Amino acid sequence: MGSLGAILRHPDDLYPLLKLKIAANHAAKQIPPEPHWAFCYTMLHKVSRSFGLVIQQLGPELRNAVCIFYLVLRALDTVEDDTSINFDIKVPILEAFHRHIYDPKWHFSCGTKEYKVLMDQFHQLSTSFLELGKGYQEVIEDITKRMGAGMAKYILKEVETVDEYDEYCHYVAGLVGLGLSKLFYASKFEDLVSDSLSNSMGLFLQKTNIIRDYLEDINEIPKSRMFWPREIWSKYVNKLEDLKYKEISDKAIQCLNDMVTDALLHAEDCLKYMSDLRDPSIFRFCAIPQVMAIGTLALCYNNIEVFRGVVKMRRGLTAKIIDRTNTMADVYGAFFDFSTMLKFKVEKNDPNATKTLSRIEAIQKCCSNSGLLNQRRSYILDTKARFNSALVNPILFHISSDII
Ligand code: IN0
Repeated sequence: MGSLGAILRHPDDLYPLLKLKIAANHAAKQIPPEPHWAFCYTMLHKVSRSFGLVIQQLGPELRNAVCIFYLVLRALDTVEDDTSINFDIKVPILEAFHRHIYDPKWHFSCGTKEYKVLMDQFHQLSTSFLELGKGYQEVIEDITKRMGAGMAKYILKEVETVDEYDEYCHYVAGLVGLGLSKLFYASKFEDLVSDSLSNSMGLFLQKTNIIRDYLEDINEIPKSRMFWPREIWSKYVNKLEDLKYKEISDKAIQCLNDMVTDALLHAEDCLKYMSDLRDPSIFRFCAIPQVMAIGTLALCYNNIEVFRGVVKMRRGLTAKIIDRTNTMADVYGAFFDFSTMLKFKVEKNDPNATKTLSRIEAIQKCCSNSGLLNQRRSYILDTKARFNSALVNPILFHISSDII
């Protein structure tokens, strides 16, 4: 649960935190009896504490398919990320991963901690995969094949242009969106959404992760790859590492804001994607990570801490988002609130200020045009009052990092 200090500063976090804790205890009791499924659900909750709970609330058939999809992708990611594996061993594994999932005898030891357990016990994952309906299996196979090939392509390649950045994010996250849309369709709970909107859902999440994780990635030993595109950072520094040095913090901030502005481009597509969903549990599953992403972008924008330490939403706010993201009105409200927070953080002398503000305005317009912006409780103010820029004292935004 959240730290005592954080709860004392934000007492209204306590109730959603307790609710989340109760949900986690309940989920722990719902682990299926079959050993291979028990392994998969236990692993799911180990690798993803809160998101695992959101997967668990999907209907039984879709829940199993998404759980396996999620773990297969985590396993693929573990191979991609393990810097101790030689290139000539790694590439064939990535390219053949979609076949390995059909083979309960296959396994490859790599990764650390819970990911090592996942890889060592891979047969439990393939045994469960083989019990899914054919329709689900084919979607997971197809996406795993395309993602493995994409990862192999980028294993030795630097991300130079923004187009390459979009392509890399398509392979590792956009394809997840395409796959999920097809799984939802296979479950018969949703119509098939376009590839382009599905792709944007993944890009918005992945770009937010890449921005937030700058310091963790740059400091990794042995050196890991970086995904900030040269086309963006080279406008501000000679080397990507330079962003973390104190002397050039104004350039670092401008570069960070440029990256956030790039990510904001996908927000409207995400809103469209979510507004087309019909099933309440699929809706929550999709919407919670998206609200977390726009909140994280609002927190990272103009924030030098991205280059100094870990910038993450406090646990209480995560719990609140999980508790209060149930309808499209909640999503529009959250996107509107976090965009308002972003707007207040934009400084006139930022080289991309006009572009950033116009993207924020487009998001806000999309939210107000829905006609659903009313009565909901704000995550930020936690009152019934709307988080309206005309009503809110700008001083609030100077302490916004503490609020979040
Ligand atoms: C995800 C996505 C995800 C969920 C719902 C709809 C999506 C549509 C398109 C693309 C991705 C979608 O969500 C998870 C969220 C997650 O794992 N959160 C972590 C927090 C964190 O920081 O890691 C948690 O522990 O709660 C996500 O980030 N990805 C993901 C992976 C597989 C699936 Cl099936 C769904 C990863 C990524 C790279 C962004 C696609």
